Amino acid sequence: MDTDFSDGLTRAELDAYWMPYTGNRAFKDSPRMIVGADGCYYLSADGKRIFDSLSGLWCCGFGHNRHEIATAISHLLTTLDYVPAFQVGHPLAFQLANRIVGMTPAGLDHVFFCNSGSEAVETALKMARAYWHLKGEPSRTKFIGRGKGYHGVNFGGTSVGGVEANRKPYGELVDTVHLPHTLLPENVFSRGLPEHGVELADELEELVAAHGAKNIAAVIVEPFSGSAGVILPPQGYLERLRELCTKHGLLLIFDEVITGFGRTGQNFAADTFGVTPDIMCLAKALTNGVVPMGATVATPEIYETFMANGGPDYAVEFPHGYTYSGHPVACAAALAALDIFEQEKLAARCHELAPYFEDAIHGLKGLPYVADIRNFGLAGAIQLESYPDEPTRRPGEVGKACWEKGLYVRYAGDCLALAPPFIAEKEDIDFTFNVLNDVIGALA
Ligand code: PXG
Repeated sequence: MDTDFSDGLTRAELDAYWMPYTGNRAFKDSPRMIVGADGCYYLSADGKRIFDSLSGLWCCGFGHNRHEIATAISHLLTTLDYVPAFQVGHPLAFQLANRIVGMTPAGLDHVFFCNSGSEAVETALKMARAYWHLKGEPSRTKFIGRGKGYHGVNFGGTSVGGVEANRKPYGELVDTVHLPHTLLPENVFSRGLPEHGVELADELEELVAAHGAKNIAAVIVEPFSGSAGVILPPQGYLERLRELCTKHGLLLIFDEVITGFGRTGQNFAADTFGVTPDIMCLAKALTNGVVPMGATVATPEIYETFMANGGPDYAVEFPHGYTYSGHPVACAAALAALDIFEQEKLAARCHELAPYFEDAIHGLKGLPYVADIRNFGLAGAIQLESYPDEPTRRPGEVGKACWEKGLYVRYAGDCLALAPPFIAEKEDIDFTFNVLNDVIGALA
């Protein structure tokens, strides 16, 4: 790994960059700079090799610095660096859309491109509302999210999200109500899908009764909540949610920004859990995190509704889109990433490694302050007992101590989250949990 960048920045120079979702003061007092990446490892500015236990931010599951992706991108950079997203096209975007449609569950056949998970969600929400408008039911404007859900940071995604800290500073943005989250005390230390709580899906009946199906556009959930600490759906819960959405004519949106492309051991959580939504949101691993890209995939019923009712044949059917929708460089990155994903059978590899990961993460049970451990596929969270009134402090302390020992582990809320690259070896998993065992075991 080469260190091309200098970390010789002064403290004063750190303030120009207002870092996202970061304690800026804490970071800038004690910066953790990364200057290189390769495979499953980062290189820190002070020369340490650091295992990447979250695949970046859940996005680099196929490993860092894949030369196949670099080659594909670099070809585009010198042959087709940009094409307007509107009124003209380029073949790679159509190829990629077909590629995605070939991978998603049957019945999800039309792909709208954007540049992030947040935009994939915003696109899905606008698509849902416009769909009902075209169907002659313009009163269907309300959304149903779920407690502890995370759907990115734009206005709609912030509203349907259910992590209180992410919503509170902004007030009411979009008309939304929430299903209860599925984190139940009787399910602590469950391996995989928890046993209790299928009835929580029935709360949808209550919300429909209270607000009226004719006022609701869609229900949006992550198949499992990633950001809030790998909160899994109880057995039978997603099936029930699907049933109730169909019964009341509500669109069901799966936000698969984290769960998509292998994380659950199959292409999508929709495959793993056997439940097909009407709209699916994708991003992150679509390009292996190399170039920003998102996608919103819809059913023929939705697409055809726009085509059939979108006005005269020269008209724009869906007044929505981004300057960089289907950017050629992003498309090239995605096509190369999906080649790697399929050729190396990375979903199957995730499935094979998952039981080893499950045993390893549950091996931490009994250590000081470990309140819960949850896992599915190659995703897991360790929930730590809080300091009084300081839920986020202890995970941060653990995360920083792990960094010193060569492990990047994500801390968020009262949890540590893990989502190792699919190309990780058992030794990497052993290393991860040995470090966590040492650090958590040493907590006073
Ligand atoms: N939906 C889901 C389910 C996500 O997890 C987004 C939408 C938004 O994606 P963008 O690309 O706009 O960030 C996300 C993002 C974490 C973490 O540590 C998770 C995300 C982003 C950053 C950190 O859990 N998820």
